Amino acid sequence: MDQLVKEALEGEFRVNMHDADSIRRGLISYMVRVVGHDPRSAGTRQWFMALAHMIKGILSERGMGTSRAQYGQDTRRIYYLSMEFLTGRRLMKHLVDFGLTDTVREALESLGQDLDTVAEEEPDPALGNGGLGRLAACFLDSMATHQYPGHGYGIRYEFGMFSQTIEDGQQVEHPDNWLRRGNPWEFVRHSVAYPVRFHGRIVCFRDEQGRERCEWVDTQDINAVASDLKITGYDSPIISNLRLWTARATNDFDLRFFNEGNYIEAVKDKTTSETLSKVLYPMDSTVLGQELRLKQEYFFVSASLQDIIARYLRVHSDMSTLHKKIAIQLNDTHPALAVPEMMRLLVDVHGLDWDKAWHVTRETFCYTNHTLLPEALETWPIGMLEHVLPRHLEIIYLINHDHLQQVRFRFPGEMDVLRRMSLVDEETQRIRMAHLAIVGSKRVNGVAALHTRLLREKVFPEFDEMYPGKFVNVTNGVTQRRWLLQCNPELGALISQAIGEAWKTDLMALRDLEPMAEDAAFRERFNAIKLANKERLGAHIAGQTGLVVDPASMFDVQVKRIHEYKRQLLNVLHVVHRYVLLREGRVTAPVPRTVIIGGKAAPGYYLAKQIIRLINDVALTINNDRSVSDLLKVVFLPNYNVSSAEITIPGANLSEQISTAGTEASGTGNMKFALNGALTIGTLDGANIEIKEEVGDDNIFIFGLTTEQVMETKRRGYNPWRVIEGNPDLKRVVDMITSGFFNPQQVNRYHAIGETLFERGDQYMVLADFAAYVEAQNRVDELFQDPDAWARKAILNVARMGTFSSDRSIHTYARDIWGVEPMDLTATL
Ligand code: 4GP
Repeated sequence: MDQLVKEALEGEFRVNMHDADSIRRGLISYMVRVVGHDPRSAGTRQWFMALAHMIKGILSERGMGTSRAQYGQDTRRIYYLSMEFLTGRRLMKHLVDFGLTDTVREALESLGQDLDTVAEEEPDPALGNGGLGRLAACFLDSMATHQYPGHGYGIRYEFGMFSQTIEDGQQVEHPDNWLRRGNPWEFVRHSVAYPVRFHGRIVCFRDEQGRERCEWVDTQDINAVASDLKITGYDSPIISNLRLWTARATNDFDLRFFNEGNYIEAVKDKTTSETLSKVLYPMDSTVLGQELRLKQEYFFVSASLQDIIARYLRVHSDMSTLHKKIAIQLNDTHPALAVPEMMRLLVDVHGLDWDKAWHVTRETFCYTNHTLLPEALETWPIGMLEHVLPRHLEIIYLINHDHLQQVRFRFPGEMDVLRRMSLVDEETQRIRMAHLAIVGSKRVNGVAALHTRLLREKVFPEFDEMYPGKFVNVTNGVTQRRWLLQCNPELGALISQAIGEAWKTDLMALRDLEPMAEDAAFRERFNAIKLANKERLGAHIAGQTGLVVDPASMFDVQVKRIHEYKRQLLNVLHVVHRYVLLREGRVTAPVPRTVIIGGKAAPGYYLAKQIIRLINDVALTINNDRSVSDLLKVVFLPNYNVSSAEITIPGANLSEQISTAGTEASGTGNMKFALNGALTIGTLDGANIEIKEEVGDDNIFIFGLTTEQVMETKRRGYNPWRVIEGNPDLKRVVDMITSGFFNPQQVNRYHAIGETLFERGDQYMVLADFAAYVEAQNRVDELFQDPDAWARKAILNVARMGTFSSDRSIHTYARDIWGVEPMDLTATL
């Protein structure tokens, strides 16, 4: 090592990334010059930092090239505004994208380090709750890979999604201090900072031309400071940017207090303003309505729009043509304040007249809806908006005034329609953010065919009627780079060997894999890879929970946020039912199963937390019952996140996608599992329907009520008591849970679960779908006993996942929503 260090430090600083020896020298030199550590005593953490900084150098170089080329070509840019980005760890992603994994592995080996161990040093940036945030990350990847000029904007939360432990069977939340040891990937841009204003009052006056102008004065300002993360695409010459904002107290703000000599107050206020980017709200598909959240939303929207406009003004001067050069996608309604903020900037700051500004705004924004749950449609109290953003409330009223004129014209005399379509809910005195986003956008999209249909027919029917063609569907997708190539490299290699590499950027190429389902040697290799992935998952489970599971058993997996509509409870009912049958010897040819459930519950969501506790109680009983121990195991996998998904998904045989029909907007886990060769057991909900159409009825286990049947059953008066009376097995299972069989020390622990199933009418039809679910699970068992038949279907699932790539989603957005073409920068860079 002494010699190596000497040589490396004497050598040239520039690293040839395709030469392991040069990388090794580079690593040593980064270790000394950037990390500031002696390579002779460096540990894995330091090697991670050295490697990350080395890669960061390439990111920066290439990023500058992309930026120059984009300005040069003056292409229309796409800005993706999202409160959440669940990017996953960066290191392996960049290595895969640059094709450097093997050389870097070799270089590290020569330094006595193992790449996988080094990569484990990176914290998983959990800047999102679930589906919506992960989708945003897949989209950035696809845009970069296919050379679309796309950039993301979000918040640099100091504390991301909480980390979850299970103590005494219950979820315990811990702060996720992911920046504790620094973040080597970010470029902090202290000079890119914008003031974001709050509170204050409005002063209106007539300008020299006699036009009414309004000014927002006496505001309390907070600075938004940019940090950039570079987004690489697979084998792509371009690097995109994800700009995350941090809240910093403005000087003025501090000074006022400081002058009064009240140092503590000054510091306190500084801290208060900086709480804006402190923590991600841990809620998924539910809205809290707290002022801090409203401020977070406005904070990142305002900073992002100021930045977007500043960038535009570097090369243009006419604000009335802004929409020709930019498209802004609103990831759900969280950034919907961008609509009145854009109006404020155009009218109050840049002096456009209202109609022109409105035209620009509506041509710029597009809005994606991600959920059908009524409780998740965001609304804000008028009083709160008036207090926090008085100018925006006025602008919303003006927008509403024009909007209601048009509604009256389109639906004359229909007062009910007028009331329903208004941006203001008069009854609750709240502003409906989805309505604001719809009115202020050029296109609105749902995220799966069924979801878009339900949006058009059930949630916003009058809007759909009034704006024909505004509502479009773009079914979600996932990036095959992270969700196959990176997380399941062995399967990726097997596929490439069989059909070539095209699938990495064109997933439809997987179709060529279909004939391999009939190839016995291929099936054998496919099965061996699955087994190895199950062993890896088994080791992960043992590490996390201490439980030893058998990789030969069927791995039956449900990982996602814990929510009543996703029906983890239905899964548990089936597990208990299976347990009863096994104990009573009522199964003739039992198939050993390991049921794995993971996911976080919103900290304030009592029932979801009860469901976690129930899973753990049931697991404890079953896993300790020797009479079933070879046949049934139940695992609650704590702290489910992107990194653990990367281990869990490749190791699954069965993918549980069992939401009540008409509740899951799309799902994306369903796509990842099938892509990694799991078979799906699922309802006709969200994208499951399209998955079924692609893989064929014989290659998926569909069960349960359809959306229409759910509605019809409810319309006719659904009675959960009647279901249970007609099904003694189900009654037994529910009785065991509600009477304390799994928790004799506190027999009424699951009282609330009983209540939701009966007194509250089983809103999510858990009992109604139970029998059909059990029947489908029996079909699963039967097939699993024929490994060859199972493998054939699993291979066909992989082969038919082509359409579920986020590349396809992005091409559709580009064509149907943004009207942009990929750039070809290959020659330029
Ligand atoms: C999720 C939906 O629940 C899920 O069905 C969908 O696949 C995903 O968005 C991406 O479109 N919604 C959220 C949320 O994550 O916070 O509303």
